[in-house]
Amino acid sequence: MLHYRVPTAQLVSALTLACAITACGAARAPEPTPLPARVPLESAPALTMLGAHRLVPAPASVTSAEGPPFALTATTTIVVPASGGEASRVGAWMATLLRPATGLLFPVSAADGAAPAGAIVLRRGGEASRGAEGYELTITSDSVRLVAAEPAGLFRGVQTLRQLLPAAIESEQSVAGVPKEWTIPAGRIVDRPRFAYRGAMLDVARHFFTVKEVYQFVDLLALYKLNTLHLHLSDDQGWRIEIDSWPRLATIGGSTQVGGGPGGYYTKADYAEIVRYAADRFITVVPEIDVPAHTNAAIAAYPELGCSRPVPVPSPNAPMPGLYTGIRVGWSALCHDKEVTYKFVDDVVRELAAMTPGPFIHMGGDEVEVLTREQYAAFIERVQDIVARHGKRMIGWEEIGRAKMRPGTIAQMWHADTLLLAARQGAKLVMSPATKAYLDMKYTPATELGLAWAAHVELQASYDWDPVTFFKGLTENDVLGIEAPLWTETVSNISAAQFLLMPRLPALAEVGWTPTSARNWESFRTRIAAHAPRWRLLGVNYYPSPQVAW
Ligand code: TNX
Repeated sequence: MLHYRVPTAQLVSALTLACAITACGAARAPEPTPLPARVPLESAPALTMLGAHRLVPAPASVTSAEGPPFALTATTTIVVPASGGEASRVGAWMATLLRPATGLLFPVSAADGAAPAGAIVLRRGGEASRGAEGYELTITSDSVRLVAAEPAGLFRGVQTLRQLLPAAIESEQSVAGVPKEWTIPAGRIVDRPRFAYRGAMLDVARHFFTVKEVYQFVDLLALYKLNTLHLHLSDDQGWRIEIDSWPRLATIGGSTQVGGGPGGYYTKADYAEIVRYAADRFITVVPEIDVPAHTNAAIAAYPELGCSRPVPVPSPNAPMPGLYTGIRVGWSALCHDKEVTYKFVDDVVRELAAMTPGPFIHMGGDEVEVLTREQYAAFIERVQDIVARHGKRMIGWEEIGRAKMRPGTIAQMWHADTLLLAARQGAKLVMSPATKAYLDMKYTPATELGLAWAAHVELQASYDWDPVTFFKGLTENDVLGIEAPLWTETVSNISAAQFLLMPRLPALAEVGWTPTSARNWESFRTRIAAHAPRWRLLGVNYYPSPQVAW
């Protein structure tokens, strides 16, 4: 039975305090949520028609074919292009995925030309218009052909194959004879994502998550074809990344978390491991350092970064004075008119850019209560210059629309229409409306984890919206994509995180991937029900929403 740890008494009191501000309702220590009994593997029905698939996100196009299915057998091989490279890495990844449940080690061979009978063939090619993540899949009884312009598309296609196999494919151990046949029905799938940016955010600042927990988070992104991992690395309660030029950020700023406790931080080696693990799944890491507000942990480590010491609500359980373990927001800020502030931002961005292969750095910019509008705008404009100088594209929360935006800067919508100020400047938008996409919102008043300041967000609410029509006046071209943020004021371990993610993360993944014409709530709620046996086999906790016949 999976369950989450009960938060500390300190956390409960911090939440109660915050609820006065955010109206999040009474915070009680959550009871472990009973999960449905484990479904015997034999009860998972084999898929007989491709058109009856339970794929999430739904592909752009699925066509069933007559004829027998493809079956994995002891003689199946995986064939990758002779040129090797990343495509062969995807082939090897698939062999590793299929091994435990089937008990079979499928050889991966590099060869061009006609494939041997019984092979799963990965090929580069197809229509370039499908983009880097598009793919086509042709399944006959003889072979499976997966074709994509880029290795990322092959990887996304492998996730489709994975979901087309019986749920038992997720089992950690082979169960002799169950299921009798690992089959995939014949037919063809042609697929590509609607939006280029499809992300999820993990707030590792309010509560620290270990590298292994971050891997578990990434695993879910990969299964649902998301391509961006946004890590919220700093906030009032903690600084979570080693910065050589300012070492106390991590050692002091990282020494606690919401509710007290030891906190933690990632060394540069840890961060490199996370980047590598994500890149192996064609997921880009976007690191966030939140400035100018949400900076108490940095100011506690280096008081010269503040104009005068902000006065946080006392945190009696903090390991030293100045550190903060509550959850009230907006009161801290870097001193906008001291040069040391910009030296600090420059050093941090330089080191972060050097360890981040992806094109983006997120600089926060949200919930600033202690600067005037002019001070805020001037600060954001300087920060954009710093990020550009270090060769990266800046993302900021929607409030940055109040500043003059550099070409290329991206605004992330979360709660209001300040993003329209950004859109009017020609900025691309990432859509994370709190009433739809915030994974830290409670499902209902009765679910205990999470906050409720924006809404209660049941599964259908997170599914039934459109990132473009959400605001009047936006066009498809304004929207770079969507992101599902998990803020962790109430979330202290990965099992609790999974409870809030599942099943909303797959719903949001479909919002980001599937063309509007192929999206439908009734279909989604049927398809997602078939995923619960997978989650149980993967050891993933979830909320058994009453909106789904699990
Ligand atoms: C708002 S979203 C915040 C976060 C909180 C979150 C809780 C945003 C940019 N700021 O600081 O953690 O609400 O739901």
